[in-house]
Amino acid sequence: NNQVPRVAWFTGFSGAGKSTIANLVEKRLHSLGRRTYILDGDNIRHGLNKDLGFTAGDRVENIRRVAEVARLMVDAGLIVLVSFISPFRAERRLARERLEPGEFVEVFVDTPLADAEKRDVKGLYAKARSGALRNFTGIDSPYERPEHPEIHVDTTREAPDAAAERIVAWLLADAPA
Ligand code: GGZ
Repeated sequence: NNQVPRVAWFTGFSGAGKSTIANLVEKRLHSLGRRTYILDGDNIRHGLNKDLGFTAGDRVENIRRVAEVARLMVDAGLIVLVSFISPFRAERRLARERLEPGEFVEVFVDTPLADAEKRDVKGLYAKARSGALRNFTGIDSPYERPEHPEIHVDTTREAPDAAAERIVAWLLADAPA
């Protein structure tokens, strides 16, 4: 079972649907016998990165460490699904540069801010609007849209399972020569 180790790097607003799609990708890959790992705020920000908050500097350090861990996991032969807002172009480029060409698949989960805010599953947008939560991405902290993502998911037009299917196809394609 010779899987090609790779990273799918999901970027987008809080509540954009990154985790939903990443979980569908993982389910599908598992059904095909592939070994995967999801890196996200739940398993990184409470452990390895629990010293970091949401200032620009802390976000850059958050993503730097995540990129290093993702690279180690690729060395270990895994397909790694990385799900963080990762709002800055420069840090996403650094993550890409830690890997070989073709190993890094940038997935832009492009949900309009208004849609993410309307869902507001955790009530964080409301807190950010009221000023109770500072430096919230899209409200008072910037998000730099990817310019050339390998996969662009317009969530106003594509369902999560269709997006997941496209990502799986990318991850299972042959490695470049
Ligand atoms: C953005 C925040 C913030 C602020 C807490 N800004 O929907 P969630 O809850 O689960 O996803 C968000 C998560 C973002 O963490 P990341 O590690 O992905 O961010 S970054 O890549 O920019 O380092 C949200 C919650 O943490 N959260 N405060 N101020 N999101």
